[in-house]
Amino acid sequence: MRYFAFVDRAEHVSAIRSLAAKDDQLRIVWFREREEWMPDVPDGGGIDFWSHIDLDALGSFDITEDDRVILSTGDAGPFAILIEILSSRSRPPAILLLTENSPGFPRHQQPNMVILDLDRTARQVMNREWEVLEARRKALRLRETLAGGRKIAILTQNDPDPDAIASGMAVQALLGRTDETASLVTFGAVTRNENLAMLSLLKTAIRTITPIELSAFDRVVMVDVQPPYFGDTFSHTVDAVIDHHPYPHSFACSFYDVDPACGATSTMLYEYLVASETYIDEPVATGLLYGITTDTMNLSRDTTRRDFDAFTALWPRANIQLLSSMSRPRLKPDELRYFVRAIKNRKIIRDMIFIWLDTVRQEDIIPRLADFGTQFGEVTWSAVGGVYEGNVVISLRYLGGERDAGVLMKGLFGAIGSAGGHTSAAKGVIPLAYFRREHGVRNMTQLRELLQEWFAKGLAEEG
Ligand SMILES: [Mn+2]
Repeated sequence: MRYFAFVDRAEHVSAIRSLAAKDDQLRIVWFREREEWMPDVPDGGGIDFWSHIDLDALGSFDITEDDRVILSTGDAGPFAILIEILSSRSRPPAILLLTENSPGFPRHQQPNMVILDLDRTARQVMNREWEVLEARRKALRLRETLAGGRKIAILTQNDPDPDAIASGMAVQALLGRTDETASLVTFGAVTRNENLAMLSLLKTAIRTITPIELSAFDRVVMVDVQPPYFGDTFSHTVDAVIDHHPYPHSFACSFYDVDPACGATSTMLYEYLVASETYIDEPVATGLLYGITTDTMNLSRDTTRRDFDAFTALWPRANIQLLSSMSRPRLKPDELRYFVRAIKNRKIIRDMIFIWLDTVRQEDIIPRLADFGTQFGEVTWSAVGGVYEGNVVISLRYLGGERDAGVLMKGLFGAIGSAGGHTSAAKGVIPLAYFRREHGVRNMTQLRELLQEWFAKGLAEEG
């Protein structure tokens, strides 16, 4: 490869010099006085000293489309003629223009030229490094917070999902501990078949304990969940919380990192692991990748640049065969009846499909059917509700761009239960007793009709 560098300042000469590999030719045209320290140029190249654009000398270079041209200047004006001459050839070379913050350059834009704003590039790189340093500080502080614990509980929600399981595995990796001294625990149990498959394929386990048994651990870290999730009766000391769900921070803990800008807690923990130079083995990489793809519905929901970055970095380290085996939908025979019920009980309210399931025996069927509901016709909203353990549980999905599922849920149920979420997915949990007491609801039909009415009103209101 032949490189031609036209340079009117010294700043980037050594970077340009390093571009040329062993067999490359580099010709530098220097629009300045000869200086003491002129860079050495590999054989076959050289340095020319020009005081102006020398058309004859330029012609003798015989620059073609097989060559690369670099312009390094703080002011493109004097180089405009050079850009024009090189670009007007029938086979113009590729031109890379290095500059900083110069608004005058776009008018020199040519299809064969790219302008690289070095200030902006450096700023982006530096800002990424600040983020890495911030993640490293968090990772080290988390380690410190949990270090003294003989037995650590990594507590997840009551029906742990892949994001929670993977985050728990990542905490174990970060601490360099096994399941013995840092155990994944839940007050509930893993019920979804895919999640059970994940546990067995990744050879990890999650133990069911009672809130009282939590006292047997001398450190507690919550992943993908926060104390308010467990209700007012939960009063155990929590040392650390890592989560991406927006909750009011109304509890005490030494380490608190909640970042709703992440589509998955797995993304946050991936960042901790990388920033702290913790080795990410194949099961952890596979788990984190699965956590990200499930929480973001394959990077389509509430996904940010950081989720994409984590996904891209984890992909080559993960076992893709295990991943596809884990994500294959698995329907238990007795779950089929909920699907049948959903199809029978569906109702269209404006652009929403509303499905009422009556009493359900497993809570996770509600969000699963909310996802399922988005497949019906041209709906932009899918709301699925049912009664689970004395509460009305509602999952909402939104496919549009103007409104916000979290805002709608909060508006409808925020005052009477816990309700909220993201733009495209939200959840509400309201005590069944409230509907009995305040609205005289006697049976499931009345409850369903009341909720339909509320949703119809909520949808009619201006977003
Ligand atoms: Mn999550």
